[in-house]
Amino acid sequence: MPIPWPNLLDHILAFSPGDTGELRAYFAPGRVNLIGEHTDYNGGYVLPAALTMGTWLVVRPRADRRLRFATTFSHHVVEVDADDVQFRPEQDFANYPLGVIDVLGRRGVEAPGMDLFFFGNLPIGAGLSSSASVEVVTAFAINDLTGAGLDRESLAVIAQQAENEFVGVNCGVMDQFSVAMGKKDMALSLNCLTLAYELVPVHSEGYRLVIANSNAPRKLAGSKYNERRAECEAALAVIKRRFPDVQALAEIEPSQWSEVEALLRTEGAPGFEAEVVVRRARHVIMESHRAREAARLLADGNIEAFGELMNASHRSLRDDYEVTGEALDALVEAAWSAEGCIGSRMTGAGFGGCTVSLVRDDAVEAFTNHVQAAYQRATGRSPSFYVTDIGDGVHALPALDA
Ligand code: NG1
Ligand code: MG
Repeated sequence: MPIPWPNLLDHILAFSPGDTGELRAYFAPGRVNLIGEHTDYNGGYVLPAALTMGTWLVVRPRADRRLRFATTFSHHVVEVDADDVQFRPEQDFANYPLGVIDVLGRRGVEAPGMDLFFFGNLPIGAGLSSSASVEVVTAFAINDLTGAGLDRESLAVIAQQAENEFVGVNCGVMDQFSVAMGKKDMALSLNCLTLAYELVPVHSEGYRLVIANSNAPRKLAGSKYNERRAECEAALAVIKRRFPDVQALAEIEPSQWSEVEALLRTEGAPGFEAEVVVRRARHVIMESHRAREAARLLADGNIEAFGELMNASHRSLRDDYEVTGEALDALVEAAWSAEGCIGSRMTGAGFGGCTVSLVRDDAVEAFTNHVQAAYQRATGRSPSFYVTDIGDGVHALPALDA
């Protein structure tokens, strides 16, 4: 039984006692991005991996056109008509699956009436893609129930579209793609411009990935995220005057940097400080290069060099992109000074949320103790740790016979 809650079936049956169809179960993971941060919406490389933590969805088709949503974390049941799907703030978390239902509908895949019961073990809003996990598991389930025959890539793009257009979060495609396409013990090297990807075995025998949640609020994440996107667009507009074929900032190679830097400094981007735009562009261009390089190092088993790139990524996010903040810097500095830590960086959008560290197997316990104490001294907060395994992307589970 893959579902880790003992009384869960009772909850589900209380919510959906119907006898109109069998209960089907699905799972979508969260993801951790190993390197390549704030590159996805700039058409660059990312290197995420799917987690074994994630979102379970149990769904029962209904004879009528009602859509009913429930979760373990709220007693509130959201209920709407399948022919009247709209964003409504009071629908709360159900806006994510409703967004997917809306986008699928606009693409000609009509969802049946359903009872949908969601539960999961990802920290919410911490940079581990709880939202993409909910979106992708919904898209996968409806595709399965309707026999629509969409492939995983299309499901990822549909889920991203739901987040962009329905929920109103202007994110890149990394999260949905890794949740849909992830594979056990593999990282996903994805070019976010072309969506070309490669699964790279993580040869990390003797090492563990340790995620540390700062438990600090991500207050600025939304507003600063959009500000960074605007700064990057401003940089791209200037660059396009000299390089008209460039569609995305991350297409610029590190070897072109000095020319691009001079261009940005002399021309300036209207409404932005030249120095700021230079730093944002430098981060994106170098980070995308690091993410591509990191995939190669991982495939070669060159863990030490991989760790160095993780550290360089964090420094660039701290100094050039300015999205780390006190809590994440404190966690990473603590990790850097810990015995047995090969590399450490913030992961996700920043301003709170999580860090990811590569730690020698035999040093994990000492590592978490050290980071816990140092972080608490620096910030007065206590972190949570997840010693993670890399799991599979979205999949169906055996039907629950009730
Ligand atoms: P997180 O922090 O997991 O929400 C966000 C974006 C990603 C990507 C990263 C930065 C959302 C939902 N996702 O991730 O697309 O841009 O920041 O690399 O906003
Ligand atoms: Mg999210």
